[in-house]
Amino acid sequence: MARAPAAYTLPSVTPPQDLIGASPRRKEDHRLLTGTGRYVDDLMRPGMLHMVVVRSRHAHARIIKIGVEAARALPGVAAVFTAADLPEIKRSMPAAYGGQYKGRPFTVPVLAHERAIHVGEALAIVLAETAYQAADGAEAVEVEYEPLPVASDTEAAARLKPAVHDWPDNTTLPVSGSYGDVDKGFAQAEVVVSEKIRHPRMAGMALEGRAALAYHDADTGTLTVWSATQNPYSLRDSLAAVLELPAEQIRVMVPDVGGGFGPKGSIYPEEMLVGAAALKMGRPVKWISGRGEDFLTTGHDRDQIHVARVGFKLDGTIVAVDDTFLADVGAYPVEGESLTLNTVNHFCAPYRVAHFRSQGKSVVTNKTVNGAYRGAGRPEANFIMERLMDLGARKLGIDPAELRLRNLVTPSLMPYKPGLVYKDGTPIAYDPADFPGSFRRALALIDYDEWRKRQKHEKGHRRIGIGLSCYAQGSGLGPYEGATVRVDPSGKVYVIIGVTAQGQGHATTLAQIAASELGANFEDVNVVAGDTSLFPFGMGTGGSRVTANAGPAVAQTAREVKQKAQRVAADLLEAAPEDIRIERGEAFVVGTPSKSITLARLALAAVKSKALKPTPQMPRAEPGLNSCTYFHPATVTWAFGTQAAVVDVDVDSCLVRLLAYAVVHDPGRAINPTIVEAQLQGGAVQGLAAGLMEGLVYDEAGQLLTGTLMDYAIPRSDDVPSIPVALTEHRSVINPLGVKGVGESGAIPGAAAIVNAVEDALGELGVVLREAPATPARIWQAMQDARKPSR
Ligand code: MCN
Repeated sequence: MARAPAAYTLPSVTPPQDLIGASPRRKEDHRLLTGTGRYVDDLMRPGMLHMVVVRSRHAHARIIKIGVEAARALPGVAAVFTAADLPEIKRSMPAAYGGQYKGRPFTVPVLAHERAIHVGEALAIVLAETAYQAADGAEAVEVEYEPLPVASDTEAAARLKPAVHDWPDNTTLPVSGSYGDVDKGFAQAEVVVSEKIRHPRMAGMALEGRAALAYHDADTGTLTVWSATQNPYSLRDSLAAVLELPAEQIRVMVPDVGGGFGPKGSIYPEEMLVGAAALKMGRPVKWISGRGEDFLTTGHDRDQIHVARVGFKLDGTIVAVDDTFLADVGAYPVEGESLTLNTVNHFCAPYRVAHFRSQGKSVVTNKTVNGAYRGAGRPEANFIMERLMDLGARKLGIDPAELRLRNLVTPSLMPYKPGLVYKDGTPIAYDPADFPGSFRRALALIDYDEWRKRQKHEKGHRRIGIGLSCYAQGSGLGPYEGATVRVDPSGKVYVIIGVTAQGQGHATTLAQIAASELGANFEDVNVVAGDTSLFPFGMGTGGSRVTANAGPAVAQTAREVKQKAQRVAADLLEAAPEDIRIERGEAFVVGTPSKSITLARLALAAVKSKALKPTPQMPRAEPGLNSCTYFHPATVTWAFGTQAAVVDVDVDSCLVRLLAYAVVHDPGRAINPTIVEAQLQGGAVQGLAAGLMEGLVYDEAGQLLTGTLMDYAIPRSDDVPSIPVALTEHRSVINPLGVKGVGESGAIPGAAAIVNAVEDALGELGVVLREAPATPARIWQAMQDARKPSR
């Protein structure tokens, strides 16, 4: 494999402007913090009906009969529909955007009719005048089931029947990645660590559950669906396919959304159901998920079991890595290979590894369908590799920080090409970065040496442990995003985009980019998103992709509009366009700023200006200060970071307290450092929770035992110390803004940092934690196992 450093081709980087790298207040905060945000549940339409979904109580059962008469007779109930009553939705849900589901064939029914294959699967809907009447109606629906054998345990399901689908076994979607010669590599190894390790199953747990409202405008024929989705265009196209309507006749609108974290990027039956019901009833229909319903029906993620080994030389050099894994994807493998391929491609991410192999497959079980949760396949890879790094450090007698420093890819090897191909088909090549330098920043930020000293002196029943975890992250997947930029004659600038926010702050960061490129006032820029009728295409919010895709699209479109404004101004001011400067919303001839024209006046003039007439040089010139362009990145950007945790563990009660936590990340170039820091802190809390407390648990019958917030422990503010964040900035070469992704990054390394810290605290007791979260029960069990003579 070629490792010689080749020069990067740097794209012409947008010149730094005062707004890029600044942290103006978020435009969205005043509205959201003063309670004037508008979420789907705030929306009302005259004559609106409320929908409640009747769901399977069994993980696997034949549906013998659905009795609806009692429910139909209840006051306020307008209709009860099963699949038999809505033949149009008997069609399977189409694959989200771009064709068929991959792997072995399966269909996702909008309403299950013959068989239900997970608890919570939709069987019928009740429509009523109030949400309470609809809930009473759903209670009154009588479903007769014939329970069938349940596939609940991942490994057993992979080996045996009962079959979830009509397949020879329950596995699908094999994925793999490799380079070098793994057997040769292990033959050179002087120390090998090998473990079977499981990452827990997780829920995204957005504050706002999923929600949808549909109404049909009989005058225009448009079906409007409001949804808390992360993927409005995919939803529009799925609705069009299921309801057999032209996509142009469907308008998906996304109002404020209270968190998405990935699972809201999937397409679910409920949006199809509100659409079908609104058309059938001729009345608006709203559905709002309850918390318990959200636990059972919004995509789960992680839940991978790996058997992996790492071979080291005695000096700590990694020579080979070998990994096989199973991913429990629940009832329908709707995410295809996208998450498991991420696992393969991020396994060794920041480390130089000469010989590597990873192969995995998806296992279907009678559990909730899978979705992509913040990190999407990367946290699992990180968890396994970083656990093995710590186990290796212990076996080699090398400090875990030192072991990492000896193996991190160095700047002289950049652009490092590990020898793998990303899921967009492009060979992976890392962006400029200084992994060891950034890692050392994290050691300093957590005060690593000081904690190591304290650890030596504290040998009582509370033991201190330090955990480290490094990641490299492919982020900003294409294929494209676009933007329209329009200067209004009022002087306001509208940036219309095809991606929506769930809390990330796009209204602020994209406005910073537009204002900076155009020379407009930041206060005058309005980012408009979440309406498929205003912008034609978008690929959804996910994969930390908006800044790296929509960001450059906004920049280049704003630049085009600026050039048009310069031509109009040049005509009015009798100067050459190249002599026109535009700053803070005013255009003037260089050297005479006193004689200026506002962008507002230019916008009005531009509608009729002869300066914008087509010329042989510009045959496609269009009127107005308006333009639309798309940005297509060649491939993903590669971000890097480290998280460090300090815990103390009570060896009597096995309780873990998180004492300190630190985050270092390289976002390429931070558009808004405050937002970037907050994104990293939020992500870090979700990631560390997987190490400390969160995990979905099913019983043998496929019933979710952790289906309420009393059982599924998400961190509270008093569980988490304040988290300092440091940024290192090495610009990406993939886009002209030089930005790399941030949104998911914080969530990738936390589980490993925590479990490494817990194990480090108990290292002298020989404790090995093979599963997260590190609950007291699990720690106690690991301590018992460590006392046994050998395992
Ligand atoms: N940013 C920046 N400079 C950079 C990179 C990012 O200023 N170099 C800013 C962005 O402009 C944006 C935010 O940081 O405001 C995140 O940007 P990016 O990394 O591009 O991620 P996306 O905007 O594509 O958001 C998606 C990502 C994902 S995949 C999940 S999951 C996630 C996340 O963002 N879900 C979130 N962050 C979330 N934050 C909130 N509050 N709620 C969610 O549901």
